Amino acid sequence: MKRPTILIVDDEISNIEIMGAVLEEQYEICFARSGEEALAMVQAFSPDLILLDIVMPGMDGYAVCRHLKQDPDLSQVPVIFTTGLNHTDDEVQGFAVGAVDYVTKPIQPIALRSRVRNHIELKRMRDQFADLAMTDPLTGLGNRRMLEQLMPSEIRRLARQGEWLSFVMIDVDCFKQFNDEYGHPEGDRCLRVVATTLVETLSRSHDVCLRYGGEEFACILPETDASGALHIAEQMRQRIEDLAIPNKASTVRPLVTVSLGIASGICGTESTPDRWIAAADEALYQAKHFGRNKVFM
Ligand code: GH3
Ligand code: MG
Ligand code: MG
Ligand code: MG
Repeated sequence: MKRPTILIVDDEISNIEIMGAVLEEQYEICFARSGEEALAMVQAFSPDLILLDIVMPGMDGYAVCRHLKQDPDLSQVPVIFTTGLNHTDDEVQGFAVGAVDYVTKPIQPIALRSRVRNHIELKRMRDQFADLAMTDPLTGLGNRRMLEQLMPSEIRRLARQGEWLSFVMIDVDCFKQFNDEYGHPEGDRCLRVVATTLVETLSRSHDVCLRYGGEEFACILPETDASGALHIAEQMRQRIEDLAIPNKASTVRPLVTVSLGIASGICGTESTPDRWIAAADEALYQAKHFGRNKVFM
């Protein structure tokens, strides 16, 4: 397992040395000598935990912590203040800006190591819970919670760049008949194969395929224009058909097929996840209405 990384932020090099010495056996250590430097470093790689001095020339530790907590990508990194300020008011302020712990100098090295271990472990468990909560157990894909988490930040990112986004909704055709005919366990197996096939059609690292619910899937395709999305969706449709999984009661043809609806556009600041989902859903409705096993935009 990869060793967790700890960022030590302190304007006094001797403090960094003392803390580094007790932690370097178990952790990767990196350090920053100012708040500004610390913020630049956490952007480049997100550490598993930060030990943060408060009194520093320039930006103080409270300000650094506030910055971190406002950044959705960094707000979950635990911060422990390590400081000479030992008034209760300072400590209360430390927790108010979002720290998980507050340790006063002079540092008790062994106690610091115990606190760090606890907070790293708690963070690991939180991450595990978050992963579980956002993963669909049947297919291993992200679930609707994951979609709700990903879409807003992806839209913000693409809107800043004035970039294209395509969003695809995919629904298995006549799947109720499939379950009725072959049974629920076979239906589950079919959904797994469909999921794998959809994922294998995606090639870019930023493309994401999720299980939206039931027999519905969704794909987020950043930086993909309408013709790119049409190409991918058509490939998906064809590949599922080519699996040639029997569904003899289907009204389309006696195979498992999917219908796909695409929403494509240049992201604007006014776009919301709901609008993208509604637009793709509307196109999917058309695909169903006009015979299924089709792609509509
Ligand atoms: P349409 O072509 O209009 O999409 O028809 P459909 O039968 O696919 O749609 P409908 O919404 O009527 O039925 C969806 C079916 O998908 C019903 C439900 O039992 C099945 N389903 C949803 N989730 C699961 C699952 O996790 N496992 C299995 N086996 N079946 C599921
Ligand atoms: Mg200091
Ligand atoms: Mg459905
Ligand atoms: Mg269906």
